[in-house]
Amino acid sequence: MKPVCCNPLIIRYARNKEGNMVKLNDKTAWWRKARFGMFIHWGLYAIHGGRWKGRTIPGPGEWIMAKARIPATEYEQLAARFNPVKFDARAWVKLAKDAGMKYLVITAKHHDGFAMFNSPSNNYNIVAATPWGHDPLRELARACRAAGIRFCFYYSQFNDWHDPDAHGNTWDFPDGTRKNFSRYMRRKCLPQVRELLTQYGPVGLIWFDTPGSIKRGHSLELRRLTRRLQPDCLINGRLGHDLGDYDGLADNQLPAVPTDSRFETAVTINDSWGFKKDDRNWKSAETLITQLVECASKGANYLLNVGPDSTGVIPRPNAARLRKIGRWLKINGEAIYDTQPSPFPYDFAWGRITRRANRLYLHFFKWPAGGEFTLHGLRSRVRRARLMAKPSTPIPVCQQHDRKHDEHVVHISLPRRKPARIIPVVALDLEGRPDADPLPQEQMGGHVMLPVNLAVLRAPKGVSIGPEGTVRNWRTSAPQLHWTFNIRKPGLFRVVVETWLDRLRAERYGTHQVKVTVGRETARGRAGRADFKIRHAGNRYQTAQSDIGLVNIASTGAHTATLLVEKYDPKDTARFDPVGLRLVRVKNAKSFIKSMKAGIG
Ligand code: FHN
Repeated sequence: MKPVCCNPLIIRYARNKEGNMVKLNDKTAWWRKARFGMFIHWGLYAIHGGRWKGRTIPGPGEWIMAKARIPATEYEQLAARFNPVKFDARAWVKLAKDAGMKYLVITAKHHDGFAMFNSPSNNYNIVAATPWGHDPLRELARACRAAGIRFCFYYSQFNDWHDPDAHGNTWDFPDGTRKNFSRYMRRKCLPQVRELLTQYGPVGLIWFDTPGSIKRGHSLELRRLTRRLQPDCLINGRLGHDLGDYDGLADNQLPAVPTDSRFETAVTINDSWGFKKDDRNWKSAETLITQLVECASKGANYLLNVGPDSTGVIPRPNAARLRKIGRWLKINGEAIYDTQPSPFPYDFAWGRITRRANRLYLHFFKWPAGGEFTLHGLRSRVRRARLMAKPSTPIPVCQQHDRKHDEHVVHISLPRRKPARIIPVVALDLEGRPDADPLPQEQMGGHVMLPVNLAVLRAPKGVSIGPEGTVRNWRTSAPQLHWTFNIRKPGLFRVVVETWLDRLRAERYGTHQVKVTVGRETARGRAGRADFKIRHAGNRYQTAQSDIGLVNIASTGAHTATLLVEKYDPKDTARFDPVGLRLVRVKNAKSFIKSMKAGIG
């Protein structure tokens, strides 16, 4: 790669093989290519597995000390019982490898304050305080190196329920005025981070967690120490104060809009990070693959968690799902690793798109009826199409351009029957770089997807569209969203308003009276919490879909839709949080209208 422009004072840039400008020596390059990593939450809490004195404690397994308010002196005694004799670093790393994961992040110290590594600076650690006496991180570092997987640490820098000067333990150390966070930094946090960065060879990244109200100076100290000891070690955004090398979404939050490829989301397979005996709410392998694809299509990394038990074994339901993901990636990995977000700035009802250089990958969540597929708005020429699972069988493609409406369409004749049980992928080779019409098009099945990030927002000061693709601070009926989109022919469309909801705070959201106008047509209805159905409990942010009625669009081509709240639900203490609008063509509109009239009559 040759530098094509450089600023002697700051950073040098070059064009990569896809023609994009990239920073030279960009430390995040390996991580952005990786797309998929293993998260491991392992600690003393695995002994309880979410049960305390015969009761299942609500919340994730690793939070048992806080949720059951276990005194630090009592919790400490778990160390004498921690003897994971079945721990096999190579088996864990092999599982990560079989799953197709490229990096591994393990909890070196979680909020309970117990170090899962040899920590000469603090005796409350796995080598000094357990009968087992091993340093599992040393063994994992070695196994990762041998397998070509980047070894990384998680470290809870702010919460430490064992240290009287750190944050979080209000049951043993209730008097906040006696806490001195700098003392904890000097006594425990900085020495331990130093140990992690000097005892295990090259570290891919350090994953700090829950910055809370940490002061900028403390985050800076951690950043400087990391940079000094391992200049190439990445730092995640939860270090605090925007000092990380990349950003993370909230736990179990999937990206709603394309990101700049420096995002990661951490996800649980059930609802707990640490081992929890009674949590059997496992996501299926297909759901997990769908999430991986969702992340890749938006340029984000997917960090999938496992919670080993106290004997050192990764539970079978975790392992089985990981192996299935690995089998899918063996065939389709090219469509995930080292890819960029979809060139289309909106989602499709049938699936998602990733891209690499001049190739697009179509990931089918739903197989098109009879195998007949169309993609609207792709302006580049398609040279060939093939199924990733059967690369030698060419697939017929035909392309048209309607000059009058400047409408581009690709027809692909796929096999009639879905060729794989889980998410088949079709690769399209293009002539040149992908060029997609940025204006949302009516796609196959009559779907027009209008995400919030493509809208023009008219709103009082303080209301804005966030990078995660939702509207921030929409708390009155003043704001409006306007979208421009294309439809293929006149017709009747259902109007669906999609709102985001934080499942853990669902009760705070309201159901609002909303109005959508397209030309002179109006649809009115209620949108929000009333339509919220949990799709998977592990996903914290989910969408409610509210069908608010019909609009008749009388002409082909570009139109504008406007969304506003007519009556803001006064009970809402969160915010109205639309993620988008979806218009869906009503098939056989004439007979539909006839039957509606008959129903009303
Ligand atoms: O409180 C922790 C939780 O236990 C877990 O470690 C997750 C992983 O992202 N982080 C915190 C909550 O955001």
